[in-house]
Amino acid sequence: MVSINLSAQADYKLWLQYAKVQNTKWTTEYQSKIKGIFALGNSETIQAATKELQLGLSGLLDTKITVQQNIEDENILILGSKSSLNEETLKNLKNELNQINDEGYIIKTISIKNRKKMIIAGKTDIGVLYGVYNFLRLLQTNKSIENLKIVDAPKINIRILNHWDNLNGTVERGYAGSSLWNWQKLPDFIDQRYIDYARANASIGINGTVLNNVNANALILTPQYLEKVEALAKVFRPYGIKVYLTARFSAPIEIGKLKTADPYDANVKNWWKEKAKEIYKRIPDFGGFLVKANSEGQPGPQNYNRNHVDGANMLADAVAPFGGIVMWRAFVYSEHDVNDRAKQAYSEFVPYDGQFRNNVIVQVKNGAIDFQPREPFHPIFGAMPKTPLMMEFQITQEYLGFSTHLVYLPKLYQEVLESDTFSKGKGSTVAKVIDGSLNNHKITGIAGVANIGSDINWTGHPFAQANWYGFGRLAWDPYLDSETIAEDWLRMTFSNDENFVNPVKEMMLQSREAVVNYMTPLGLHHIMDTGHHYGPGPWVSNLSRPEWNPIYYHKADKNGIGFDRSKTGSNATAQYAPEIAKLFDDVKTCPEKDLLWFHHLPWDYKLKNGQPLWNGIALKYQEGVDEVASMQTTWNRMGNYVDETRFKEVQMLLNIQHKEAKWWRDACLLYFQQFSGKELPKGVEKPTQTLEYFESLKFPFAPGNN
Ligand code: GCV
Repeated sequence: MVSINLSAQADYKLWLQYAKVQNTKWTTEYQSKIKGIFALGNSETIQAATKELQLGLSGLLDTKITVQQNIEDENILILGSKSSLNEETLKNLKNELNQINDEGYIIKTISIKNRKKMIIAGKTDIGVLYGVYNFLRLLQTNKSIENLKIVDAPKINIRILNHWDNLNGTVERGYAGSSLWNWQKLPDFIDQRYIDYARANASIGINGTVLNNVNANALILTPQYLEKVEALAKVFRPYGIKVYLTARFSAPIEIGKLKTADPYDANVKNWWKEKAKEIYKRIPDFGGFLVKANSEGQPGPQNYNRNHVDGANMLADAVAPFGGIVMWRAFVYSEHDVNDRAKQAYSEFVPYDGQFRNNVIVQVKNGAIDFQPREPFHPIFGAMPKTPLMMEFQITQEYLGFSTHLVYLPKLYQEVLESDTFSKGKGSTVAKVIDGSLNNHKITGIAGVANIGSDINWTGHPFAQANWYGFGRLAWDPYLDSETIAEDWLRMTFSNDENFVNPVKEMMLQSREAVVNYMTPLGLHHIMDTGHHYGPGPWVSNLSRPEWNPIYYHKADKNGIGFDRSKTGSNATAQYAPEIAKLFDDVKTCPEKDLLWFHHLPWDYKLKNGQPLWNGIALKYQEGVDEVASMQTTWNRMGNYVDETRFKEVQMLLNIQHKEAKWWRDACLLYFQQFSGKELPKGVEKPTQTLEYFESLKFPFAPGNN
């Protein structure tokens, strides 16, 4: 039988489903309080806000909500910003307006001439748009709108996606199809996706996007492409999203016909100044540049015996007259440095603290290696108080099962944000570093490497949408709880039924620990197969650079396993504040989740639960597999709450995840067993394949590795 696939559309709508409210209690309340919309002002942003509100309300309430002409009516929803609100209303909102910044919003029930109305207000129109999305969220998640008084504003200024999209349409580490940007059809063809992308981002407060890969191509800075970038910027502007580009450091040579890109060269400086002028002429609100320099083969100032400060400041001077910024990445490690890779970024950057221009922000990955299922927080966060530091999280799942594994990443983000750097005593959390409150910085930022592509459902896995969503929510407020975010997302995306929300939320919350367990338990890291990073490859040892080989990271031998980063080893622990260094240094106080990150321990080392290390590792791998099995059990009971297509998609993906979790367990345990020489403990399933079989598997066309 042929059936019409309506749920493909459901996938596309992300968390902006606006499905009819099922519970009549809420429908009654909402319908009685919302009789129409009255919008003050006529900017494109106010128009977008009004349209979204109409779209959302007509879906949620299953009735047409009109834009009123008469503000006097009762139960009208008023939208307006400071410039358009009348004096009486401004007086009414004075206290709240004083509490918010330019992007904040107020949702308040007020009385005008004894008539109750709700007002969604901001200092600016963009604040109103954010307010609208949050108002809709109240209804989407079945919250009361009785006597509302919500005052909310983002805690971080730059909340940005980094697209690792190439000009040829491929996406580095992208697992959701190809790039969203159709460079060939731009600037004249504006895909509806661009608008829906902007809506989705605005709905969670994301206000910036870097369109192209940090492994950059200079062509993006030529007039031919800038015209296309300008077209995208125009689409995103009403939604408060600024466009940024990556700047290839050697662009003056490649597209500027200069002989050098030396930041001390007057012609080079001038070339960048002129380039900035040209960009701002087209895009007056252009955000600035993101730069990966002298990292993994990318050109940079060190090619000319200059340093990161020289490079970043030159670009910063070029964009400063226009209010632009430079996000300079600290993701560096050198093929000439034999030192522990985890120490290198800190060693290179910390001496520059305080030397960058004030429109430079240094972008630091959450951990010192590279987006592993679990890493201790990056020591740089506690060590550059005079420099604004922004967080770089990865939303795309390069090391976490691509778009096949269900892993709820806000759990990981929260763990990092809550980590205490102790840089100014207890309570100096990473969140306080990046929101600027700890060290008093004005520019603050957080970036997420996007997991978005051309797939109908945007992210490849329906649940990977939650990672995009959760990133945005935490970017707005890095103190939010990942559990609250998961619950909101589930209610908005699928259903408000408690019998669905509660178990599936538990499943999401458990999923991050599950992936740690079946891939890299107890502090193991970077033992994925190399290049594409798909599947296990702890045996890989033949790559030219030592730190590209998994054996560099696990250091398993007959004496034990783990990377000694304590003071008896690489002393990476010394890069943390003394309180933390001490904790990590001592094997007795080091959290077990980070044990093998910091210590090389004998196979019979006794864990806290009394098990010898070998048994502990094996049991963790098994636990990971079992957790995926329990996720399957949970999901299999959810058929009644979800449309058939999404239900089946997730079911099939969980089946693959289970299969791959077993693959990870068996391959890693067989490999490590060669060194431990011990039997698998009771409770761990016996592998059905040999180590040789696992080692023979090759994936030349694994996605994302272009
Ligand atoms: C964009 C890792 C990834 C690379 C990525 C790099 C980076 O090494 O594997 O694909 O390059 O990080 O963040 O620059």
